[in-house]
Amino acid sequence: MSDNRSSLLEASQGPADTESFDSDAVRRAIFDKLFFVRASYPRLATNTDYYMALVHCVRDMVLRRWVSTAAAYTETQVRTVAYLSAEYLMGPHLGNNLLNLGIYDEVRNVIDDMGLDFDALLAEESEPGLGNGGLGRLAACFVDSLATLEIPALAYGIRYEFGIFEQHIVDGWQVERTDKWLRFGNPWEIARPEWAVDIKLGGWTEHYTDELGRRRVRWVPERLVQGVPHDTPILGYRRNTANTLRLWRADAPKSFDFSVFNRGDYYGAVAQKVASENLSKVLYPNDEQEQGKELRLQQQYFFVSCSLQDMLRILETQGIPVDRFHEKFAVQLNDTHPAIGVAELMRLLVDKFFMTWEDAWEITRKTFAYTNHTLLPEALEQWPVDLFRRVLPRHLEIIFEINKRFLDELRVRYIADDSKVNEMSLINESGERYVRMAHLACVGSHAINGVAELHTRLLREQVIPGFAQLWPERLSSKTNGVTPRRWIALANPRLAELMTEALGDGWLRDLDQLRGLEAFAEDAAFRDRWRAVKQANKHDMMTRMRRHSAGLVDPLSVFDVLVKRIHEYKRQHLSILFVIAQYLRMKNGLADDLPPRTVIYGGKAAPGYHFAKLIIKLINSVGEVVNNDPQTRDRLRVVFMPNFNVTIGQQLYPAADLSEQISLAGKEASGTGNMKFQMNGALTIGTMDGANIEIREEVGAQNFFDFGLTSAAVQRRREEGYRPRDFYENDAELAAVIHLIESGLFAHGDASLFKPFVDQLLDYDPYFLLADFRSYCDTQRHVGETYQDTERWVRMSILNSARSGKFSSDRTIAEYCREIWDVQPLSVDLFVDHESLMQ
Ligand code: F58
Repeated sequence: MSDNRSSLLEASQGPADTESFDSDAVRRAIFDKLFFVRASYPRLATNTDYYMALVHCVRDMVLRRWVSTAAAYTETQVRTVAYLSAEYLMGPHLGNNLLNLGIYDEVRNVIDDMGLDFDALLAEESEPGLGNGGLGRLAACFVDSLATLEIPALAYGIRYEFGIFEQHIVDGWQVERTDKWLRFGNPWEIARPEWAVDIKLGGWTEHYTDELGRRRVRWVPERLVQGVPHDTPILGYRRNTANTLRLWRADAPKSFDFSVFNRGDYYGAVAQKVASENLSKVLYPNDEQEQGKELRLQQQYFFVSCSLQDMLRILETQGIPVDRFHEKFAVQLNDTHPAIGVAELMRLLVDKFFMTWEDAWEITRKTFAYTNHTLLPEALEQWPVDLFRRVLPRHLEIIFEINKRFLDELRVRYIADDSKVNEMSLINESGERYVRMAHLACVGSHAINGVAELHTRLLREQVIPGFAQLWPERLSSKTNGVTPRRWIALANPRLAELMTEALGDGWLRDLDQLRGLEAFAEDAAFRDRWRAVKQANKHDMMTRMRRHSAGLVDPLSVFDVLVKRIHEYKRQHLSILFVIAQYLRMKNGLADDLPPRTVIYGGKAAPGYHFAKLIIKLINSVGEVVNNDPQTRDRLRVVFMPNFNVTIGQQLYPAADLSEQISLAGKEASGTGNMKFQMNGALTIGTMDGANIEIREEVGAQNFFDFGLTSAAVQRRREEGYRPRDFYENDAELAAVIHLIESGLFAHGDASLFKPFVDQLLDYDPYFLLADFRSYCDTQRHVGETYQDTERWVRMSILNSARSGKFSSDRTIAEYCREIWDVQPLSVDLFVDHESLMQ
């Protein structure tokens, strides 16, 4: 065996247990990769070269586990979770894989010893931003937990060529630039063209009777597109399990473009190819009106059909008959984006496998489960019937048939109650006709869940009351969680080390063990160390922020952080109203007793969401005034961190003292950033919304700063008739804040810039900012006072982390496994060498 191959093999056989880590073998392997993969050598090599060399070494180690896992799954024919999600916001892989292999520190040392900058190599990875925000990041946390819990799972999605846009701030405004995450290639993925599948689109259907006298339907498509799977291994934490994230890239089908080509239409064939590739070209930013977006529906159908056909292929490979589909696969619909899967599986079973409708329907229902992520009525997906027919003519027929049978059941149950039928129909017939995707997901699933307790209750009472009454046993709550591997161990190594020193290293796999920290909250020496960790993290953050924002931020100030997508319901503008109020107080000599504060914002606005973009502009404009005023700049700073993403989140959560979770109660389904802050020892100022309620329940009311109207109170106010102007007229401080914005101070004298903003607040205020303003300001001041008492604050901080065990995605996934999927873990034996694969 050549030197190259032997050193690679040595290195790849190492870890999982750190004792067998061989630094020399890893170093040699890195040099080998530099040579054989990058065609480079140390004198020429750039950081990109070294990053790639290191990735290929790590990849070899992961591959061994991946192939072993695939073999174990194939041999045992295990029941498997198929997670269908249009988005995965994975964040960079390298650090996470090193952590999960258990060799993070060891490899860091090897790189240091080579005279290279480890952090700089990690920073070379452009993160795959294949998601908008919470929903996509939840999917990423879930796949981490599935692998760590050794659950056989396949995660299916779309390999967007352009992920979420890059946000730049120019003159205070958001400017979007396309994300080119694939520019330098993606070393983590392996394409599997041999498993490509064809997808039909458009055209018409033909009904006929076959030779056996059975009624059949043939779908004659207008065009075909090919889906090519691109697989990325997802390694469990210190496990041999490496599951697969299978993302589909759209391409032209070979047979199809040949047929055009043969007719001599070469350019037509090329045009077809380009049109096909468009399907996986770009991730749709949320909050855009998507109803008319044909490409979006095509994208959804594309990845869902590819995935279901892939499952059928696996079934065939394993010799499992198709009528046992639901025994092999538990398919989870991450929101309604993959809900077309219900109609697609029916089509495949009935039209392709000639099953009876009744049998196919039973299998379909037993296969799917659906997670809802939103309470906003405008975010519930609906597709115009005409558009639907144009793209998926056969599926529309199937949906009509499902609906006909479903409504007949309802008519029997609710005799003479047409309102029930209209309310629950899969077709919205109130004006132009729409297909309601949430209803399709509900009827086609055996389980439906919300993502927090309050969210599930509101779903039951307000969003799908009919379904909740009809099938109460199907609806349950599965409170979200986040992975402590990425969000504590990787993001906050200092804190992780302190936790491990206090508790041993079991907490990272069993986050409830953090409860053990409660005892340390009373230990003054431990509190000092806890505080020192936070200070060091803040210091790091300060250094980074210096690059983005004018002037120096004081690491002794309260780091008050609000990072998430920019949306009116999330109320970033409520926070900025408080900043302005504080500014005014300082100018008037009224705020001397409060500690200095650095308010840090981050988040992207959908490109077409003008009001959200105006909020970003306002934040930056207020920052410009406050940060440059010598009277206030030492006590109040406003920073907008551009391009908030997973990487920046990993830096910010550990540095936060205060986490702002201030959505209008009843609007945020769960929130997951709230959990990341809590784990990292930030205290929360929050409304009684989403999972905030459960966080407060866990940490205790005295360790949580709650404020604002409850969802019930909001509803009452709305029914009584809400008049925001009343608050403006009765609160002098609020009025002064509004007047200052109106004056044009934050717009270099241009009083028109923020006029839409002020007008909306005074006359309409759909998100009740003015109603919650007083309570928010008072609570923020209470936060300031509490922070002055350092010992008390640190104690509260420790208790917050100690009580975050519930919010590990391991707990969430264990609940899904038990209560929805009925799947068991399978532990994977590692192949000793490649030879054993050949037998
Ligand atoms: C989020 N939804 C919820 N949707 O807003 C948040 O409360 C929850 O914690 C999270 O899901 C996880 O359950 C969300 O992020 C989207 O981004 C959609 C993407 C596709 C277009 C419509 C919005």
